[in-house]
Amino acid sequence: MPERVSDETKTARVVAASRRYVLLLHDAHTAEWAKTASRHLDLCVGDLVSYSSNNQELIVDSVLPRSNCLKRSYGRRSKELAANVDLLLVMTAPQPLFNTSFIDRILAAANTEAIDAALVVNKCDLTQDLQQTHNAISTYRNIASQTIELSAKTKTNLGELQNLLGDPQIRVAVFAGVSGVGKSSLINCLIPDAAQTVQDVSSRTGQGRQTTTQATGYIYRRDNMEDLCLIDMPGIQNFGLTHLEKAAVKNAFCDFTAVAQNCQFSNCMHLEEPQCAVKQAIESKDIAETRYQSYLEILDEIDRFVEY
Ligand SMILES: Nc1nc2c(ncn2[C@@H]2O[C@H](COP(=O)(O)OP(=O)(O)OP(=O)(O)O)[C@@H](O)[C@H]2O)c(=O)[nH]1
Ligand SMILES: [Mg+2]
Ligand SMILES: [Zn+2]
Repeated sequence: MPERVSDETKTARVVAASRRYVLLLHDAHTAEWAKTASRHLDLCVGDLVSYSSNNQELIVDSVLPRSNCLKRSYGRRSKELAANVDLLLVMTAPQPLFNTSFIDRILAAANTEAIDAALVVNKCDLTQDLQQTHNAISTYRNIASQTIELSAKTKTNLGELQNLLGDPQIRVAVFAGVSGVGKSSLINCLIPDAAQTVQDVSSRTGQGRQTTTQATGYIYRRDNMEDLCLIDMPGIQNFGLTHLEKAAVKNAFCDFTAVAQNCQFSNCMHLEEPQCAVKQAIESKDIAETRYQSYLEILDEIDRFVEY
């Protein structure tokens, strides 16, 4: 490795992170592993860091302030999934992969961090399951900022997603969803040589290939615009939200807050309170029952977590 100037500090985007090492992106084709200066420096994909170098390796000295951070919790711990997210693409697919609990949870997590989220339904070539899926999608038309139905396999409607990713304001977009919905396949459609880089990253960490095991960012080139970092997340089955306050969860269900001004009590949690406009909206099917089930499940988990 050539000798480097040691006192020069530069900034770069983190596109993969393990315990003490992060992969820093220099440009579309070169990324380099760097060591974090301290074990207390917690980094995740999407972070912008400043780094310097000694003769042997790159050293990450500090992390730049984040505009937001997508988090989930499991048990007593919470995990930072991605930072500085401009667009979250919540990916799903026809049944049995259309998991409303997952979708409701990650949309709530995005809402608490003011992250714009779109719903992407992949595998729309599997037409036999599509009618049921259409009904399920309609629930999210007013909740996600956009819903796109496409197929990574037949490339149907890929242009709609490309249009969305053509917004110059977007610098980091995250693909998240349960395992098998086709996140990696879709990123491969958008960036045909992404698979090669996937293998590079997995050989570095000694981890598998098919199922994504580590969040990884890829560069998506845009004409006359700055590059966009597309982050491929591992499939997440249990998206815990026990790090949130119950009131924050309530506010994160934006379809509830839209009607909640008509609840009798201004601090109504939409549980046992009388004259609750949210419960009335569920009865009249203006709000989907599955949304309320997800909400109750999350509150219940927080209660059990606090007692425990
Ligand atoms: N029919 C059909 N199959 C697809 C489509 N997109 C992906 N698949 C298949 O679905 C399977 C899972 O795709 P992946 O891209 O690995 O899914 P993933 O979401 O990245 O999964 P994890 O990394 O485990 O989270 C693969 O066998 C793909 O070939 C699609 O549009 N239509
Ligand atoms: Mg994958
Ligand atoms: Zn209420």
